[in-house]
Amino acid sequence: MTDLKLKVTMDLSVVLVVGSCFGLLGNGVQSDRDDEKLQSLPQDQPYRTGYHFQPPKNWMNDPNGPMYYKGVYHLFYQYNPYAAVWGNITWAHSISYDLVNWIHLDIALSPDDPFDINGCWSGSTTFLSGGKPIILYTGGVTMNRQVQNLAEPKNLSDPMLREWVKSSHNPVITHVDGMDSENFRDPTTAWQGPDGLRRVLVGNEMNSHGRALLYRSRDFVTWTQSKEPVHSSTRTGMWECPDFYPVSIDGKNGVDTSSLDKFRKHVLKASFNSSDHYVLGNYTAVTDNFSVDTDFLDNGSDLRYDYDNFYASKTFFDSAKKRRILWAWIQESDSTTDDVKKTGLVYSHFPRSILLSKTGKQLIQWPVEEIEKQRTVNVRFKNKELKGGSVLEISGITASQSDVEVSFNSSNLKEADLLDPSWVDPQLLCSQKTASVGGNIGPFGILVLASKDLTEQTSIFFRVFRSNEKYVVLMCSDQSRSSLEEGLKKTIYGAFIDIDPLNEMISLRSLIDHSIVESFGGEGRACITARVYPKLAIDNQAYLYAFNNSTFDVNISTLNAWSMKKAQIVSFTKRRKPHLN
Ligand code: DQQ
Repeated sequence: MTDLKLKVTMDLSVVLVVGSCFGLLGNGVQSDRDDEKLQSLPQDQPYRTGYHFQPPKNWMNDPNGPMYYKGVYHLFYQYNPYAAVWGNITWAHSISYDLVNWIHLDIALSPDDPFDINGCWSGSTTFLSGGKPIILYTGGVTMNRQVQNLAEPKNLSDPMLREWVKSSHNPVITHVDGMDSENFRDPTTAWQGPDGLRRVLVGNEMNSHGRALLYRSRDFVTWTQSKEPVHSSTRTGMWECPDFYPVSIDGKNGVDTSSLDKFRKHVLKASFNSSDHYVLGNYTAVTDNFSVDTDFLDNGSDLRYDYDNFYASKTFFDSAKKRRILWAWIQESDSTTDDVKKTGLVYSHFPRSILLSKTGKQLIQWPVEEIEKQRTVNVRFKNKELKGGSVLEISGITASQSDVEVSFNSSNLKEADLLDPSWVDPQLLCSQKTASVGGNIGPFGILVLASKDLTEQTSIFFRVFRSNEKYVVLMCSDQSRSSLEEGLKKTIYGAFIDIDPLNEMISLRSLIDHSIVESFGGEGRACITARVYPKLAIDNQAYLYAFNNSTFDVNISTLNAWSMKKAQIVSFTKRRKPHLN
């Protein structure tokens, strides 16, 4: 173990030991400062997650500036230290060794200067030559305008980077005449072109349409705007939190943001319409030209990271494991008043590694491998026939906090229903053909966070259709029966998924964590995250089932399910006593 690693490990152990001494194991949240209203959380909160990242208390939104520095993963995020609603936005800071267990540190950036007085909004980190990390973030200023600012670590030899100092040059990027300065935010990680200049994108709106402005700089302080945005679209509104990065065509490893490798494509992601949409294309570094393969919201192509609750994401290149990791924000899906009553907390997705698919037409995502060390009790079986109209309980694990992998196949594919050519909207199709609407091959899948009597259930399922001698697979996440509570958002989501059921299994993995269900269809080709609040199916009253509501039988080729350990999330701040959350 290197000295550095030893030092950080020791720091972590100190925190854990001190945390235990304070008797704060379990779900205890210590209310130890004079925060305003809404800060204290019910201790018996059934919706609090076990292994997803969560802030100490109060409100969080976008993940910001994730990075790997000197053996430590850093995550910053939009955070309100005073209340469980958006406001007073700071950059909170947490670190981890393994992307599972976390230590909350002191807030890195607070809105206390004229150039960020209305909030330290989203942004990114970049490594400058010599490996020094630097933050470029949006400052909310007076008159609802936004500017871009820099901050640097105070002590580079501290792998925790506990203190950050804002630049005396701030603001370093401001709007020019004619630009919408109220929608001018969320700078990307910078990349370096062959001319040595750094480039960043900033989200902006022009005539109510989204665009990504390009800026170049030699010293990271003086920035010049390029005449043309790197991309824009008249089909969308404002682009929040753009992200721009290369992906390798061989699909095995992630690549650094500045990579100019020949065998790459570029991804441009923009957050709009409550979703994270992306396009793939070819970026020429010499001219800064980006030509897209298919555009945002093109007919027949609506590429999204996730088809439900997933917003304002950000990726980073993990140089330790040569992978690109994706973080995003999971919102509550209820009214603000109820959100506050329920948890006063929002969460981040479990980090996903992200790669280009073999077809080169889409990205694939998969929970980072570190999650597997949270697995405990295992239930597994192979080759079990699921008769049409049957439900099978998967018992033996903690269904409310689990990781489930299952794959299906059917020997009756030729019986699949015909796909009507007018069925082009997968979400609409899932809403019309819910889990209770039988078809020939599908719906089949799993029922999660279900009550024993099945009155509550969140179903994640597939249907197979025939279309022009080919098969089309639909993946749905049906929350319409997820809770007996009235008035919750119980939308049904769906996506067509690029699986050929003649030649491969129809596979599903779901991370189930009390009120979050992250589902990955076809080994990560389509992802859907549900946020649900069951009344009955909580803790040990939550059950897991496989089901087949088709006319024809399907076969469970393999099923592997695990109970999951709780992640350790502790606070280690100057102002507060260390404690486990
Ligand atoms: N959240 C930030 C903005 C960003 C938005 C403010 C996206 O910078 O555009 O908290 O959720």
